[in-house]
Amino acid sequence: MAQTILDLLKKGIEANHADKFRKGNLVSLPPTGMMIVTGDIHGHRRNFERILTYADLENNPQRHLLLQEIIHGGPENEYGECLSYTVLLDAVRYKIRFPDRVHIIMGNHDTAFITDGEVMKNGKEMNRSMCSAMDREYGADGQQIKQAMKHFLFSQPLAVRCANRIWLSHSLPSNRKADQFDKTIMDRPLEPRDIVKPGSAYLLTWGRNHDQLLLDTMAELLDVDFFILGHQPQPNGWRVAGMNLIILACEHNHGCLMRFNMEKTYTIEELMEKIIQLSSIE
Ligand SMILES: [Mn+2]
Repeated sequence: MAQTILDLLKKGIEANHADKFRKGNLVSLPPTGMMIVTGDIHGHRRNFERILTYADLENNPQRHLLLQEIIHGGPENEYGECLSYTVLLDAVRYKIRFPDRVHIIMGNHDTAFITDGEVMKNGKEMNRSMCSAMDREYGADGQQIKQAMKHFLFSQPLAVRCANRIWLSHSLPSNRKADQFDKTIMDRPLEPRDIVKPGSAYLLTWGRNHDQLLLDTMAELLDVDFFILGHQPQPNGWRVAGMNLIILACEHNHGCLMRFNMEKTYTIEELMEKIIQLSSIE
């Protein structure tokens, strides 16, 4: 059992590095095919299943799927401990099946898990909760499996840049931290110091409340036109949060995904029309 999970995570790490569109920490996709973007999943298994049903990568070889922030939230065991790692393991299985078309990018809950940080959600510290559930399920192998999961999360790319100038990442640096963000992090191997304050992967995954100046500055720096992000909670499943920013969320019943053609360029109004309610998917 434990060996199966360890092998799975090892293959997942290999798949993260084998992604043929990945260079450094950025996945750059060519102007072909369709991108399906999702927001934070936070253990919401039903929505995760809907996303996979919708993506149907097996029968649609031109499609790509972006997943992010899969852990922390959703079902609990009988002791009230967080079982979201089971959704992550299923996402890893999907990544292994389609290593060049499933792109799981790093979120701040991932960096918090790797660094044993605290993440509060509804009054509960999620890392402790998830670790307890893993120890309960895996017993003496829990420690080794948690370590392997950290290595998997650390091996994730930071962002996806589509050829039609749309950028996908968990978030962007906050207004006041933008000048500390070093974009060369995209081109070199990630180091542990990058995911803690004030490292650039930390800034990229934890920033919130971006003003238009920040969005325009980042668009120029990263040479893109639009940002599709997760991270900031969206009760309606999505929100236009700037002239060039749409935020998606997949962690509740109003969750949404977005799909767009990577051969085409879009206006923000056209991108809004590409949003799909997960509840509409069987
Ligand atoms: Mn987040």
